[in-house]
Amino acid sequence: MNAPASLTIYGDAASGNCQKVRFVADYLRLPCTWVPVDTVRGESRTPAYLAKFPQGQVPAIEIGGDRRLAQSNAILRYLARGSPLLPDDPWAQAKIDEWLFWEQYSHEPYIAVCRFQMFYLGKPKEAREPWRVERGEKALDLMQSALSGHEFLAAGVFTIADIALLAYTRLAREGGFDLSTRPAVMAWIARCEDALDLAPVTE
Ligand SMILES: N[C@@H](CCC(=O)N[C@@H](CS)C(=O)NCC(=O)O)C(=O)O
Repeated sequence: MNAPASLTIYGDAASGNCQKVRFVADYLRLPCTWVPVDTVRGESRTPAYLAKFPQGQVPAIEIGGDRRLAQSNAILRYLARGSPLLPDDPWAQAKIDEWLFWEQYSHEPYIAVCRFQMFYLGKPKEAREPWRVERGEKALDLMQSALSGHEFLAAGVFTIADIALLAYTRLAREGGFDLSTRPAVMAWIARCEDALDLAPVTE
């Protein structure tokens, strides 16, 4: 594994997308500087931030002062290259990528956005859009099925697929989702938290 020279992570500590990046950097013991960006106060949309990261979002990283990268799962892939979190085998990588793309299209827009509405905006559970809740429930059901009889999501080992999905799944209760009916997901969360040395999320 090659540790990047002078890694800076721009992030919001409460954001699951940013936590993913933090989890990988900590797990791999990559020296880094964390720059807090308060997205609710518009700090990711200032001219200075947009000049660096035109997508105007966190997480984003800067390496050596001139290489910049946004999109959480692209960052995970870059930081984890050459480490056990991203095995070299092409098929293993393809199966990991399958989960990374699924996370962004079929999980995060439902689980994370419901959490945003409740946790960041303080809305009640009933204010969540029913279609979004339905898709979030389906995503959690799919994970329950995929993890039944399997310790981890891809390649039979702990990888960035687990870290990418862990971030918002372990916070799903904050978006009004019930994990207690999904024992395989709960056991997997505990395994991943153990691997990452994270304290369990309390209600
Ligand atoms: N697909 C992006 C999503 C990033 C994203 O939605 N970031 C949110 C915080 S979780 C953000 O920066 N929101 C502020 C904004 O869009 O202005 C990723 O995976 O990094």
